[in-house]
Order: sequence, then C-alpha cells, then structure tokens
Amino acid sequence: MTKRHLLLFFACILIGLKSFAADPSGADASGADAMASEGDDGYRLWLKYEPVTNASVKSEYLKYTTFIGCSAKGEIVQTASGELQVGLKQLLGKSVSATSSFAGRSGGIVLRIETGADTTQQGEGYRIQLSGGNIIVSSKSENGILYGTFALLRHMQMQQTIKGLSMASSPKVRYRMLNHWDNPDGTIERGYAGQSLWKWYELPERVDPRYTDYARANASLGINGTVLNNVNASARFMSQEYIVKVAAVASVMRKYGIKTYLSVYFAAPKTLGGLTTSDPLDPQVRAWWKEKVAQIYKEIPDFGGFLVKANSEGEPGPQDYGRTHADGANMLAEAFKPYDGIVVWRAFVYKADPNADRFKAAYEEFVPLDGKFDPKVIVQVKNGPIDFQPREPFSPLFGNMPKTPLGMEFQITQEYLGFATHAVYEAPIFKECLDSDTYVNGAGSTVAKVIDGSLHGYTRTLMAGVANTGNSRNWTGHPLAQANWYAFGRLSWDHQLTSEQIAREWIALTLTQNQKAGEHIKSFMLRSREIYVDYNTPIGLSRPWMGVHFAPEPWQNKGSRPDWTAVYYHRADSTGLGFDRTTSGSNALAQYRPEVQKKWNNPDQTPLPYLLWFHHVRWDHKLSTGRSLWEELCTRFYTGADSVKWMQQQWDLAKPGLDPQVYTDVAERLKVQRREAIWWRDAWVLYLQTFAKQPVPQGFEPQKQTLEEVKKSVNVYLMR
Ligand code: GCW
Repeated sequence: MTKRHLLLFFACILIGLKSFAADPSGADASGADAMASEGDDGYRLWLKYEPVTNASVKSEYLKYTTFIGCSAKGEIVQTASGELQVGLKQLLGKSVSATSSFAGRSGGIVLRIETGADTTQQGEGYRIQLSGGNIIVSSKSENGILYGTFALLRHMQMQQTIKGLSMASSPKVRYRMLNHWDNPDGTIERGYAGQSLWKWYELPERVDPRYTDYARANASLGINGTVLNNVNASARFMSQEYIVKVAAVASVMRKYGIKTYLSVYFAAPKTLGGLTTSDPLDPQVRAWWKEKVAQIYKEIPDFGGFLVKANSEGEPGPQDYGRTHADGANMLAEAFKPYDGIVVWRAFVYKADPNADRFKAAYEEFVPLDGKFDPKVIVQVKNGPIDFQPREPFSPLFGNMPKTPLGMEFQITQEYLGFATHAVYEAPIFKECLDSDTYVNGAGSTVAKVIDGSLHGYTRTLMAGVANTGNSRNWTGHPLAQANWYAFGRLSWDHQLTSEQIAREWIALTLTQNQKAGEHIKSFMLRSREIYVDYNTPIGLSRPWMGVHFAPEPWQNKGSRPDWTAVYYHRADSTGLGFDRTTSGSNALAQYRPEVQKKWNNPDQTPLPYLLWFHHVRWDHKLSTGRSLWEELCTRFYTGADSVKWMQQQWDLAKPGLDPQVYTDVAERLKVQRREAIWWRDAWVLYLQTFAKQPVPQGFEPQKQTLEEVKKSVNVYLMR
C-alpha cells in the first residue's frame, strides 16, 4: 500500500464514522438531519441553526422549551413540529418533545390551526404571539403554521428578543414558485451550479434525500410551488414512466406545502400521443390533454399545473395551427377544470421580423388577447420587455392587461449576470421592477400592485423565479448567489421588504452575526449590481444576443435572425450609440402610459441608467454629468471594473467574521470577477472606439490589448 492509499483508507474510515454518527440507522441521512450533520460548506444555506450565543436571549427562549403542542395531525404541521425540534435542539441544545395533550400547560410552543374566516391568501398567513405562558404560532392553514414556524426560527437564529413577541404576516402573492430549466438528461439550461437536482434515472425507487433539503429551504421562504423541468420541454414528462417519477418528487414536496408543476411540450399529442395534430381546437387533441391531466392527478392528487413556452424560440405552439395563445392556454385550462391546478402561459414570445423591435413583441401579441383567457390561466411575463438584462425598463405588459392575471417571471440564475463567478445581489433588480410605476390607474400603480392583484382585482397572483440551484454542494455555485434565491423567496412573500432588509437577514442567517463584518458585506452586496452594470452594460446598453451570454461580444453581427445578433441591440455607428425607441425610431415607448413616456421620451431628461434603451445618442452629446456620451461610457466601464477591487477590500475587511472556507471561496471568485470585469470593459471600449474614434479619456489606464486580441480570447470561450 502506498502512502497515498493509506491516507485514502483512513479518510474513508473517518467519513464512514461521520455519517454513522449522523445517522445511526445506517440509512441515508435525510432532511434537517442531513443538513445539520455537515460542516459549514454552504449546504445548510440560511438554516444553519448555530447555537444561540447571547445568554440573556437564550434564557428567554429556554422558557418555552418544555413542550411543542400540536393537536393537528396533518402532514405539514408534523413537518413544522419536526423542524422546531431540530431547530431548538441546535439553537439551544435542548430536546423538546411534541405532544397533542397540552391543555392548561405553559412554557411551550403551540402550533394552532385557527378556525374562522380566511382573510389572507389561501389562509397562508400566520401570527406569532405570547399567550398563557406559551408562544403560539397560529394560522388558518397548515402551510401558514409551517411558515410561522420558520419565521419564529428565523427570529431565534437572529438572536432577537421575544419579549412582547407579536408578529403577523401573510403573503401578498398566491403562487410563489421556482421554475427549473432542468433537462431530463441532468443538464440545466443557463444553470451554473452543477447538474440538476432531479435524478430522473433513479426515480421513482430512489428518492434522493436532497429533495427534502431543497423543499425545506424553499418552504422556509414561503415558496409553495416548483416547476421541475425546462420550459424548452421534453414530451417524456407526459409519459406514465415519468409521471410516476414526478409523483415521487411531489410526495417529498407535499410535506413542505409545495406543489409540483411541469412544463409541457405543446406538440406532445403528436409526438407522444401519436395523433396527427396538436391543434388546440381539435377535439381529439383536447381529449388527449384531458386524459393526460386526469392521469397525472391519479398519481399526484395535489398537482400544481402546467407551465408553457409556446411559439417562442422554435418551440411548438397554437400558432402552428393558426390559433392564438389564448386558444392554446384555454384548451389546457379546460383539462384542469375538475382540479385545483392552473395553466401558466409565458409571454416570452417574439417573432423573427427583421423590421420589428423585439421590445414590442410580447405586448403586440398579448394585449389584443386581454379578456380572452380562461380564469385558470395566468400569463407569466418576464420583468423586462427583452430578456433578463442586468438592467431593463419594466415590461409594458404590466398594467396593460387588466382582465388577465399577469404573473412575474424573474431570473435568479445569473444568465446575463456573470454566471457563478460574479457576485451580483439581485434584490435591487427585482425591486426596481416591482416598484416601477405603470401609471395605468394614476400615480402609484406600481408593477407590484399589478402582480399582487390589488390594481386590477386578480385573485390568481403569481411570482416565479428561474432557479439558480444545482447539485453543487452549496446549491448555487457562488456562495453569495444563495442570497438571490433567498431574496426571490422573501420578495415573493412580501414585495415590500427592502433589498437592505433582506441582505441583512440573509447575512446574519448565513454568513456571520459579527456586526462589522456584516456591514461590509451588506454594502458590498447592495452596490454589486450597479458595479456589474457599469462594467458590463452601462447607461442602458443590453446584450441579449444568442449564445452563451458570458463575455460581451458586441461585434457579433451574424445570426439566423437579426435580433439574434449583438449589433441589433446596441446600434453603434459612426454617429452614436443606442436604440431609438421614440417616435423617430421604433416608437416602443408608445406602449407605456404618457407619464412614463414623459420620463423616457427626451434624451436630455431620461435618467442615465435607461438612456440607451430609448435613444440613439451622439458620441459627443453632453450628458447631465457634464461628460460626453463617450467619456461617460469610458468612466462607467473603468470605474465599474475598478470597483471590483473595492468589493475585494470589503470582503477582506469582513474576513474576521467569516468561516474560512466561505471566505476563501468568495475571495477566489472575486479574483476571477476582477479579471473578467477588466476583460469585458476592454471588449466594449475597444469595440465602441472603432465608431467613436476617440481616445480613452485621460486618467484611465490605456488599453493593453487590441480589439483583435480581446476577440480571440472571447472566442476561446466559445470554441467546442
Ligand atoms: O433568455 C432566453 C434564454 C433561453 C431561455 C429563454 C426563455 C429557456 O437564453 O435559454 O430558454 O430565454 O426564457 O424561454
């Protein structure tokens, strides 16, 4: 045996002992226990339940640890009670048992289902208060009890006092879901954290314990739905073989109040069902879907519904048969009539029209269909009119379909945000859209009010996030990307939370409770998006051309259609830069209310972050900063890339409060980010310079590479 073999041998014994200690039964450790048994490698996310160190707070908590009282027998309440037991054990070192006979007792935590009228979304709200010497967590629903339990544990994890405790919260949106773009072969479209969590080849017999941990993390945020497969869907998910696999995952999700949904391939009646057509008005096709939905409900009685990408980017859809999106969606909705499920139909649709502005496409397609959708349909709209850019104006669909419930689609995975090497805290992106004023019913008609149904009285309301999870040990690849999953979940529950509040919470739960360290990390997180925009797409540039969406390739001018090139979006020429969307250009601005148009119509008044979204601006045009467009661009690109250095400094200042493994992981990723930020800055500056024909302003480091050299290094990343 060589020395290396010996080392390996001892390592195996140690690992074996460790898992044995975690799970004496020898079975797979699952759920909360599996999370607890690991070191701080990021796996436990924001549910670390580290021992409470504040002695006075701890003694307050200990007063309520004689029992967990819970008379309801439901599966989800049992989950909540189990979670409390794990939490109390780890936070306070106390084993607390659950009981159903606790009448007259005090000194415990009581989980109580309230009867009476439901005033919250599906009764999912909760209340936490002190009464009769107990902490009472109450709700009208089991889900609400679970959310209240997690809120209480969050409060305890943050070591906050419970003197006079009285908290109440209810979700503003009914369907709060993740969309996984996971393929059946285990790859993830636009995923940067490893392979898919769903192991289709092992299911249904083997149910990976990680599914429980996934469900737990989501439930702790109030997420109550998950779409397991990519919107570029495979028909195989409609087969009986796969339905039973999905059912096995759904049975794990159910315990955490999460409904399971599937993306569907619109042409499945033909490809899977053997019909001659998938025309939504064909009676046989309608019957096929009805039967399919019934088949699914037989296996998954609480199935959530379908998510559909149709007639978009080559996917089949009703228009293949001369029908409308409403025809397609309503046919599916009809199949869901006997059940609780819904149809989520995506508005991410744009035709290959060389003369059109892709910005306008979804509005043109969907606004005429307002009022034509079945009540079981929600139209899911991306936050911006194009495609998850680092900054986009809000989609003009919001507010313009008063008779159709519109759901929000945010992207958590960092497709255009530097994958898993750039630290970009996304809450400000989500908030910017939610807080935008559509003015449809006068000032204050924010996108958030469209989404939560209060503006138009929608009862089915939805917020979806394209997931950033994968099978990386820490779930999201970049440790700080966990904050984006967290922020999405918290905002889907309550869009009024601020980016700052959410960051503070997440840092305290996940990274450190050292105040000074926390402040450094928080300021870094809150600025990270603006810094990224500065070195990547300043002043309203965008970069959504086809491809991997990694490094900018502003020179890219070949594609199977014009809007799959880079030059289509930035429109750089010898006179200037930017897309004219005013009356002299595509007039996309006309899709907004006059008050919004007024903000963005005049290039001299348009806020700089949106300028090039709406105007073609001359290179020498003086901006509100006193600099010309060219000077401003260079200033942004350079200071943006330089600011990554500042992020590195903030991270280093936080080091004393951080776990060494997490510190090093992020510090190394920041080095990559710094290198790439300079590279991306150079790609843009050198390319734009060929049009602007001006030197980089004084004071900025001159370019070390030529445009050709930068192009070459981008191409290396694109080679097969
Ligand atoms: O942004 C584009 C992505 C595609 C994605 C598509 C969509 C799932 O580049 O990968 O496909 O959006 O949202 O449908």
